[in-house]
Amino acid sequence: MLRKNFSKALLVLVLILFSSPAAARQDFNVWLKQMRAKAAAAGISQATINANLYNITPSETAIRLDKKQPEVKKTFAQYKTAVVNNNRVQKGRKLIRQHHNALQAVENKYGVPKQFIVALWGIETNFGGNTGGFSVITALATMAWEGRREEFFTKELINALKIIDAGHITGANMKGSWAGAMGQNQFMPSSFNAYAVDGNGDGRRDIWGTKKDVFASTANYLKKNGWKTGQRWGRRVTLPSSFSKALVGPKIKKPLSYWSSLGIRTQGGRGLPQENMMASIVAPDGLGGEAYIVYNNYQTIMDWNRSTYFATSVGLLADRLAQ
Ligand SMILES: [Ca+2]
Repeated sequence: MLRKNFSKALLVLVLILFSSPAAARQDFNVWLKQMRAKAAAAGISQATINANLYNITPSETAIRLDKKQPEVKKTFAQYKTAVVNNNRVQKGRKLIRQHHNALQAVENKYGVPKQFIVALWGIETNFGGNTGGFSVITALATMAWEGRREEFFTKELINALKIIDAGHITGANMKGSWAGAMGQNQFMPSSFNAYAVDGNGDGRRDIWGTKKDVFASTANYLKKNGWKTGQRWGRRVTLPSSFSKALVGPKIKKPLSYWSSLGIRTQGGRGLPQENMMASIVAPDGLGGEAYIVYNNYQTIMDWNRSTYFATSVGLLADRLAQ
């Protein structure tokens, strides 16, 4: 019996040792050396590797933020109040006036209305005011080494090094969030490489300090992800009391005429427009909360951030900015 308990205790101890992240974590400098080899194999120049993949200390703050679970999940109503507030609307309208020509040029070129570009800018970083002060290289190296999503963050780190290698930004100025989302529109490095554009024509894609580049990059992201010019994102609706929960969600797409036939009305009590469009019903707080009918462009906003809270708030803020 004693022996059995001892074996059990030993087993528990072994399990603790091998399941503890601290014990499982490889020495950072050993990991970094391997990362330098991976970067070289991916075609990153030796100069960029030398300048960026030495003398890094993993960020304990980034690890802490990555592990932090949200205490209580906000309701959509709470999120919306925080994100689409009067202060942000006033600031956004002022910025649209201030950067009207630049935004109009981007709108003309990409077919994305300026209020959506500015709404994303406002929600992501409070119009560039809160871009995150982390070194992107340190943040991504920490996340990749920490290991929870090693493959994803290793790819993002290689993408970040490619951006530095191409001369768009220096490693020292490449700032972003603890998870590596960069600049005024918080592109991950892979999104930067796929969608960032040089809006002011100086040869650099600078989403940190050049607003024309921020605007053009945001619009290009939306356009490349299926934005349809001239269509709205969606609108608030009233659902009939019999409405089935099974029909709620952005993945359930039906013709507008189908939703009309179920008795869905606009917030003002009118019928839905009679257009040949596919639409979904979202109710971020469930059927007891606000409901929205959403179209193709809402799905495009969800490609940016896969959250109905986020996409609905971007749409609502854009509508208010356009007023
Ligand atoms: Ca530029």
